[in-house]
Amino acid sequence: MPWDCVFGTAQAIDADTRPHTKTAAHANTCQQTYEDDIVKEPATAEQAAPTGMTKLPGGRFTMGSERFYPEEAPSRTVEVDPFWIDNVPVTNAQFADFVSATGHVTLAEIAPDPRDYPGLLPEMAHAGSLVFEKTTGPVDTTDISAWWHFRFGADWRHPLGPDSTIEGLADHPVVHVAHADALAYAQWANKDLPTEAEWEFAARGGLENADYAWGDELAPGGAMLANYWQGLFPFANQMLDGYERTSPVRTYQANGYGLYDMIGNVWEWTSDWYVSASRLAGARAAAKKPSCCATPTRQYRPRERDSVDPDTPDNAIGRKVLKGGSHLCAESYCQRYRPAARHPQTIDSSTTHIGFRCVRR
Ligand SMILES: [Ca+2]
Repeated sequence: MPWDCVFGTAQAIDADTRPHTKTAAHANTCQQTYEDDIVKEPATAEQAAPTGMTKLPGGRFTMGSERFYPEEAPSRTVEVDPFWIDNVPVTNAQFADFVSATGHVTLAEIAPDPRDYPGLLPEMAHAGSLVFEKTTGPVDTTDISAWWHFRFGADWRHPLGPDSTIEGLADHPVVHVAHADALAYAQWANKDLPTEAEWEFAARGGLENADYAWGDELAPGGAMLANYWQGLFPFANQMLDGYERTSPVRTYQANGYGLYDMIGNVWEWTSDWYVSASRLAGARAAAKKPSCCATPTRQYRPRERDSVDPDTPDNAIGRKVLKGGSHLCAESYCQRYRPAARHPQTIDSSTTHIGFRCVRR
């Protein structure tokens, strides 16, 4: 549940890195050749040009970074097939069309079943979602409860609580969507959620191994190139980029692929289960061992049970990879406004700073 969220912390998360381990190119004989650093995404099919999407060429690129947080390392060569991706995150207007057409009810609008959450206090068993509220001054930044508050009645139509609305926010990214909500939208639109590798390939905009989606400087010449937090988090937002919370999509310049808001504004769900560096390293090592006359594992894809937070064994809820950072990423706290940045999030979480976009293969 959202109250278990460990989101937005600047702590060095013991995480990896490699959402899909290597492809092992193998011959028909017992001699096998491994391409240790090549990850191949699933084969895809050509599609007609969809509205509001851009066709990306696919190819090999350097995924991850060794210059920031440990969960992004090591840098490795990854290959993705060509795919289409939404030019912008899904907006409130688009999500409203989906809800109107399907009657979909988001997770944040449903009271949690105590049977699914052992230890849940009865007074907390109400529909709601996590809302960010800045503090009045400096706080212990290891305690996220100082700025994250579970608000009954907060949902995508009421982003700050039951008395709030999305009036005037039609072109802002939809928020308070759990992973299943994002996937339901994608399926309705005959699309899918991106893999972590696809998302990062898209965010880099064709720049090889750059720190940011636009180059190697966060704010070149003082230019604000994404919606993030300028100032001291979580109490002093200078809003040099003009926005304290979400911003209309396309407010900032597109990246090299013509995609908007890949960085900042809202974190975006991907389809990949999150795994720790140590676990993934073990899987890779096992996959490398040659096995005569046996077909090696061509691709290790993390499973849901692999993604469960080992520090919260009582909470067996899987975690997916979030990408892109949000309007809450701050140089003073959490520098995850970069293509390589990643964060684990339990799939039932919804907040004021998580949204999504879709792909088509
Ligand atoms: Ca901002």
